[in-house]
Amino acid sequence: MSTAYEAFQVFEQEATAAIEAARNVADLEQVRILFLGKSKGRLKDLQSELGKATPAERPAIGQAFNDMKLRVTQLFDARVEVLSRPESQPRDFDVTLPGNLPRLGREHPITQTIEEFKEIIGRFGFTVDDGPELEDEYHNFDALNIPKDHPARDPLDNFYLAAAKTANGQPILLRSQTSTVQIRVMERTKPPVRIVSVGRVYRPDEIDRTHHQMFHQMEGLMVGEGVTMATLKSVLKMFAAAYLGEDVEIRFRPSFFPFTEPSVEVDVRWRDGWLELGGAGMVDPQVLENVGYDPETITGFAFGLGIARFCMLRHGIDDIRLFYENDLRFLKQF
Ligand code: FA5
Repeated sequence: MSTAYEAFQVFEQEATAAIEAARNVADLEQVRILFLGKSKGRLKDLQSELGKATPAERPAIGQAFNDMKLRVTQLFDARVEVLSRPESQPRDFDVTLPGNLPRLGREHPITQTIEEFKEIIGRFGFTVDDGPELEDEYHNFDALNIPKDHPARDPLDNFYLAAAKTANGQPILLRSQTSTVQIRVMERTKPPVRIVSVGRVYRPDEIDRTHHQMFHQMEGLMVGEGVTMATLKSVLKMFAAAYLGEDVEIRFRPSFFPFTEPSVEVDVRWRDGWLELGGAGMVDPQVLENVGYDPETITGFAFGLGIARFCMLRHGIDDIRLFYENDLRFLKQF
């Protein structure tokens, strides 16, 4: 009889050791088959010991068997639970290594500025329109009243396409100003007009801290009855204050553009002096005529602002090249 109790004890010790040694659920399943398996497990063999006991011994041995079986199965179930937890699953990497943070993208500062410009100018009732970056001479110069011999047309001051011409034989160039869109919009719209157009323009300028060869402008055009220079100055002042702050100091300087009369340049305080933000003026009657408007009954103003220069002022950046070099260490700050 002592052999049955001894056999139970040996079984319990060995099963316990095997359960505790199992490192994963698969190991544990092998242990289960070996010790507790219904058909061939060692527990099944032990059960036969019960049959050998006399009727008098049987209740005590049966009780001992059941107690032992319960302890082993409970230990087994507890181990299954532990080894099934996610943190117990095998890992093939070192969790203590620093992780790779996903790099979140964001809008380029110029794009952010453009979006804000559209939002601010929208409050003054301007809608957004668009024009092509590849232009013909007519829209970039002729319709804007720029004489044939004007230095602005110089091939050295423009990016002309060497090989391509329009269907009617005109030279094609990368537009040098967004003022081209004034013409395109007026050609297809009856007054009143109140639009802005934002986009890239191209000039082979010498690159320095305030100049690039590809840069962004926002063109504005308001045409209708009773539009005056006073309206223009108010819109530009309010626009600059909305983007750069109420205390912004701007000035209007008399200037000349072939497509506006009178013309001004708009400057803002910058470092020890002034930074030019854009050109503007009253649309020249000749330009209105070129697009089929009647300069006797309507007037208009137009402006063209350098977008990156506003962005420089807002953020205290003193070199425009940073916006176009696209160094992530710079861009990440916006
Ligand atoms: C023009 O381009 C005119 N089309 C503006 C205009 C529109 C006048 C409507 C009248 C009516 P300007 O060449 O001055 O003007 O350029 C306008 C602004 O673009 C400048 O004040 C400046 O802010 C910006 N800009 C000009 N050249 C560069 C450059 N190379 N790099 C960066 N910004 C520039």
